[in-house]
Amino acid sequence: MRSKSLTFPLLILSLAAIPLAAQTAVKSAHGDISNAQGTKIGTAKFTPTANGVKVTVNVSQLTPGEHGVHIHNVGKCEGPAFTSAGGHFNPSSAHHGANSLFHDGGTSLVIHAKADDLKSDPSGNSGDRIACAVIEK
Ligand SMILES: [Cu+2]
Repeated sequence: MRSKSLTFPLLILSLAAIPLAAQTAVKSAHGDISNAQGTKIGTAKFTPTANGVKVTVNVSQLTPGEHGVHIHNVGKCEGPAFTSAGGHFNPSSAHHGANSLFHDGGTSLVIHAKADDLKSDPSGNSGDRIACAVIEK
């Protein structure tokens, strides 16, 4: 399930929707977004709402255009490729009630070089990982 919930002047973000059940586990969360060189270029904020979790991303120094943004399954942002962030966060396939941004190993928010095509699941074909934030309480 995806929702295209955020629009910015330079960005159209698509996020794997975080199910309602995550609400109880997530009070609020945040992360500093770093680019491949390790420079901080923005912040991400997660706020619970009645319909799920609202994600606010403030980021600069990206190339103009659309970028895919996902929650990835590991809370580790090691540049320049950010493969450390693992695959996409997919709570419905998680075991042990790990239906939380703060499951073992944590999660991260990853910004990709290209727009998510909103078709190819789960990759979205959005290209290289260009920025990353470890999600923290
Ligand atoms: Cu991704």
